[in-house]
Amino acid sequence: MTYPDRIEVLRWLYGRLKPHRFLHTLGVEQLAVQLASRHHLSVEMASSAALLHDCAKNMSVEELLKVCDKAGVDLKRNQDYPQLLHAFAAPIVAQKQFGPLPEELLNAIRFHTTGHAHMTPMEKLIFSADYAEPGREPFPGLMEARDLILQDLNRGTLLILENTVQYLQNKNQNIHFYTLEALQSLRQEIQSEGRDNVQ
Ligand code: DGI
Ligand code: FE
Ligand code: FE
Repeated sequence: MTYPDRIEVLRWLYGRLKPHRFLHTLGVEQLAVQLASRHHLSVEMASSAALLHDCAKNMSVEELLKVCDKAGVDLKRNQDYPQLLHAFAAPIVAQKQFGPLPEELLNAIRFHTTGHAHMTPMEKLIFSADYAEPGREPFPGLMEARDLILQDLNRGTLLILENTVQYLQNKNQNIHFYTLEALQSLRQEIQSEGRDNVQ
C-alpha cells in the first residue's frame, strides 16, 4: 500500500492549519508512530492517518456541512455537534487532495473524535494519540492515559473514552451516541478478553 508522501502532506497542512494545530498534528503523529510500533500495527498508516486527522479543522461550519451532506453524513443526527463535523469531513477533504486512501485509514480519521462501536486497532490508536499527544498542555489524567495506551491499547482507549465523557458531562455537553456506543462496546470487549484469559 502506498500512502501520500509525508513531506507533501506536511506542506499542504502547513498552508491550511493554524500554527498550534500544525504542531498538535506533529505531536499526534509522533505518538501514533510510537503506538503503532509498540502494538505491531502499520507505522506508515498510523503516520498518514495522524497527519490527516485534523485536515478539515480550518473549515467553517458552513463548508463542513456542505462536504458532509455530499458524503451522506446524517446531518440531522449531528446538528447539535458542529465540533465533530471536521472528523466526518476529513476523509473527503484528504482524498480530494491525495486521491483514494485505504478504508482503514479513512475510518481512523472519521472516528478520531467520537470513536464508535467495534473500533479497529488503528481507530483506537488515532483516537488515543489525538488525546494523549506529547504537545498537550498537561491536565489531570493525561500521563496515566499516555502510559496505559502504550501498555494496553484497549484499556488505554477505554480510560480516554471515560475521561472524555466525564469532561463533557462536567461542561454540560451532550455526549454523541457514537461515543456512548464506543464506551459500551469496548467495555464488553475488555470483559471478554478477561474471560478468554481465564479459560
Ligand atoms: O480536533 P481536536 O481539538 O484535536 O480534538 P477532537 O477532534 O478530539 O475534539 C474536538 C472537540 O469535540 C472537542 O472540543 C471535544 C468535542 N467532543 C468530543 N466528543 C464529543 C464532543 N463534544 C460533544 N458535545 N459530544 C461528544 O461526544
Ligand atoms: Fe479533531
Ligand atoms: Fe486532533
